[in-house]
Amino acid sequence: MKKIFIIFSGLLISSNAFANQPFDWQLGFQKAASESMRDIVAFHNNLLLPIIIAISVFVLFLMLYACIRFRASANPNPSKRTHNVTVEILWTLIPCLILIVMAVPSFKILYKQDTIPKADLTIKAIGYQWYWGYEYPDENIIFESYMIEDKALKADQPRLLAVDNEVVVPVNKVVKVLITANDVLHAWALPAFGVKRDAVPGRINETWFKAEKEGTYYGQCSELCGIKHAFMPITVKVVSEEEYQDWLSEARIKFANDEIKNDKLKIASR
Ligand SMILES: [Cu+2]
Repeated sequence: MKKIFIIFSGLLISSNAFANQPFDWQLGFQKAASESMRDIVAFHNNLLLPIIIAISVFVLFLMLYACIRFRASANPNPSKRTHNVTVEILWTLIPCLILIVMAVPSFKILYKQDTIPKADLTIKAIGYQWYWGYEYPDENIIFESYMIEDKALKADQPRLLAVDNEVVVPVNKVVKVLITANDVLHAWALPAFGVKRDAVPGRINETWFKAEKEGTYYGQCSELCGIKHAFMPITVKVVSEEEYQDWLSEARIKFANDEIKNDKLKIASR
């Protein structure tokens, strides 16, 4: 009993303490940190869950009713009926209507996510077997982001989620993310922002997010990409505008992208 109490109190407390990453005994979504994710959570909690619960309760009721009302002792001569037009029309129409009721708000959310507002900054995420590469095309920044091995983890770093070089973005700014891959299919996913896009070699997918709260957010590659698929996490650090500018001035030197510079020179000299 005590153990159950600890688990449940842990559920309530830890959901606040670790809002940006999965936690032990988690049920449901991570806490939303963007409007997109709030839309998704509201859609799930306010529409999908009630529908799922209502259907489950209704089917359970039908099963119990049939078990009791038509049991052999109460109903020794079972009906031989095989068709009932009214019932057949109803059990086709009602699920259709339920699907339409679900589809309308779902499309609304999808289209809203698909329309990228004017971006304040653009980052490019490139999936490799098995790590992520990032570029800030407007800042001439390029770096690679590897998972930190268990033995090198610091106290505040979650296992299998922390990386050596984090993506840093300013809070409350529209970040456009260009996503591609170098070898096989990967997917760039960040649950707290409601973002998940396939990374396809030879093709650039786009998505966006506007993080509403500072903090460190964790995601993972979400397309089975090979033996180390589970070991190419995504870490995004959301910071204030000043901190972002500080990081930029450092990163412009530390992660300067000579390759692009050379390519640009090559193109210019043609
Ligand atoms: Cu991958």
